[in-house]
Amino acid sequence: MESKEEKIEALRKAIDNAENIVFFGGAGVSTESGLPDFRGEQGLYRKKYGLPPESYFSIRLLKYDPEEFFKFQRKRILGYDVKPNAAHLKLTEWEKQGKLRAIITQNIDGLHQAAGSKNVIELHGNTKHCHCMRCNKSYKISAIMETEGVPRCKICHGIIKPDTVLYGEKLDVRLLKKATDHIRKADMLIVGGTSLTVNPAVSLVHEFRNKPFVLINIGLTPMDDRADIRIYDKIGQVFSEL
Ligand code: CNA
Repeated sequence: MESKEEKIEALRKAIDNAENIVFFGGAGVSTESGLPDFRGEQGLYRKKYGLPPESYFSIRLLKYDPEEFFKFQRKRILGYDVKPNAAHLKLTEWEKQGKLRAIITQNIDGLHQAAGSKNVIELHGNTKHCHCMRCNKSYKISAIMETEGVPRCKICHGIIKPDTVLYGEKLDVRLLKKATDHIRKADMLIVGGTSLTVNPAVSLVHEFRNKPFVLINIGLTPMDDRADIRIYDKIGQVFSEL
């Protein structure tokens, strides 16, 4: 079995040789910035909040108990103040060098853009903005954070919802297509900080038929067998060694 140093060296070489890297990531990319993930050791799914964890991120809760939905969003999901970590910054560096073509993320925290990355495909939306569910008017997230109870549109009194994709909602097909195109053309796919369990986002990874497929994650994932280089460690830590 290869040592960690040997794997990092193999990764370094692969990155040097690549010209069209695509990164596919998840909540684990931001844990080193201080944001909890869902399914990791310290993840939100390990906490007891009353309802089953997925309910708090569902369109169902927003529809049937909006008070509870917004209470949870304000306390646990929105309005954090964190900074990009070494993983976000390294990806930005590769993009500036012309090596990395796209970041496809399941994250909703906007940290890739905060690090300066440009081509970021946010499959599950983001927590920076929100919109009226009735007339679609856009608002800043302060429309939720600086109000109480169920936030309402100034124009039509519809409910204002964060621009995140909740369980039970469909992903934007244009974004899925864009992400698929990038992955099919890539000459290297780096997957990191994701449990690879949430579809249809994860099905995108199957579109990569090239080599090398790199996986950097603390825990095991359902696609470990497919990876040409597998590193079980913190992604910010690994990237800072490159
Ligand atoms: P997940 O299911 O919580 O999995 C995270 C994975 O990352 C786990 O396998 C962890 O072991 C691993 N992990 C945690 N920290 C690190 C680290 N430092 N380095 C490497 N691996 C690490 O999250 P997924 O992204 O797979 O699931 C998709 C959900 C999570 C999306 O719908 C997101 O919106 C949602 N989410 C996003 C954020 C965010 O935007 N920061 C936070 C929490 C959840």
